[in-house]
Amino acid sequence: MWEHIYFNINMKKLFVLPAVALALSFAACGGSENKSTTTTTETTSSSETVETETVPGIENVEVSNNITVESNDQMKFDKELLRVKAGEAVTLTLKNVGTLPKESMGHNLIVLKPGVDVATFAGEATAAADNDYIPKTSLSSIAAHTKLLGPGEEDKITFTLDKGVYTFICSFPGHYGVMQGKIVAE
Ligand SMILES: [Cu+2]
Repeated sequence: MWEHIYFNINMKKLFVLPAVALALSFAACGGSENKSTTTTTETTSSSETVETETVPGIENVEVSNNITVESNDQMKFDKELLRVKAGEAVTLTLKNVGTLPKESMGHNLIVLKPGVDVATFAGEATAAADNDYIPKTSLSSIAAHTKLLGPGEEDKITFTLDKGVYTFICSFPGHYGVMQGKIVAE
């Protein structure tokens, strides 16, 4: 009887350990898809893996602390994935290459701190028309931001990020759903 139970426990370990090793090796390669994570959670209920946010496709982006992002009349940023060196100054230039008036198609770029709820922030921003849609009540959620740009305008900002994954948005009302991207600081 006892022997039987002991055998069962050992068998579980035998199955679980290779799965963990496999998952770890995927993680080390910066695993391209979520398959490896799924495997881990299914097979090892006991050991929680420390989850760092993965950003699919970031491995194809070059690290650069000198970035230009364009925004346009199609309500788009031309880049949605940015990769920078943490702890060093980042210079970001936002250009509005559109022709529509600022009142109907203005753009800004706000880098939110990790963990900030984007929808909640965007909601508060909507009420801040008098301040370029930068909500004064949520300044602590902002890592960096440009001003609101009309057609043909640009703004250059400099900021430094700690390691992490940051969401950036345009906070003009109705834009953040499509005008949104990630900055990975590493
Ligand atoms: Cu916009």
